Amino acid sequence: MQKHKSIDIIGVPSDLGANLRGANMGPAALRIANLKVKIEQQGYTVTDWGDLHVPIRESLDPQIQESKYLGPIRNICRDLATITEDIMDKGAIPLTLGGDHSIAIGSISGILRHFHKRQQHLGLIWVDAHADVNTPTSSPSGNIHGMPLAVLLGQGHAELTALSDTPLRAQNIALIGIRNIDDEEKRILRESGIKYFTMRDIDEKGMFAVMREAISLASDGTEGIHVSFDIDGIDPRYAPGVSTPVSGGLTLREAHLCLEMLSETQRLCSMDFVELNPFTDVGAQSANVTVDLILSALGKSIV
Ligand SMILES: [Mn+2]
Repeated sequence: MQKHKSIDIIGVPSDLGANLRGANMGPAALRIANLKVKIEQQGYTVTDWGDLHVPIRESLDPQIQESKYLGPIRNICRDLATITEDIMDKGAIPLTLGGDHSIAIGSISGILRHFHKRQQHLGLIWVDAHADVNTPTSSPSGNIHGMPLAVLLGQGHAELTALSDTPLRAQNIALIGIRNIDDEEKRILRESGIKYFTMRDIDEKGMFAVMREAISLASDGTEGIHVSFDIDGIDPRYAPGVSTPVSGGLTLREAHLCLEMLSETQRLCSMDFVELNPFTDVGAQSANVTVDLILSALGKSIV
């Protein structure tokens, strides 16, 4: 990370990928929690690009609701991909603030395009309670925030897979903290080639060993690592402000260790922090936790 000292923030205030509303307020909560100043205090130059335009749910016609907002989500992800690609091209680190997890289709597609132009590959660490590898046929709900990882592997809605010119390589992906997977999604995950570390794996091996393995496979033959961090990966005791809480998640220290170890690789090139839902938060607890986690990813150490 030391080679990049510029962080570019993009807010994506969209909850169109989820049933439960409120993740659209995530970027505002993180800014109010003083994110920019706290990153600057770590020695970075920070540019905030503001929020991407996201249509208001009530302004959209019922047909679009029935499509689970596929058209608007495609437009948001298309715009976001252009921005993250530009930020990578100029040598800064894009920090995308969600928004529900569907926006990772946009942020990561742009980063994939950046590396594809250079004939380089991207490693991915995806922290989440869910696997997010549903397809339109496997998903019980049809909500697009349960599909982004499948899209990035080239599966699902063609409007979304078209946003990147090359899919991610499954062998460079590690999924961490999963504990709630739909029935059909389990099969997709097992057959995907993705390395997944369930909460049980973390219980047995410990986060330190899990992250060593995850970093090793995300680094193998890649030029950089992206972390897509879903706040629901953390146990709701520590971060209640999410749209789809699942108990039995990462402790606060496990989450910090994960990001501290990623920072120490100096290979983190880009990141998303998604699914913070201020509407279900207790005070500003989860917003403050998210800011602290971002600082760990950017190299903040205890001593
Ligand atoms: Mn997710």
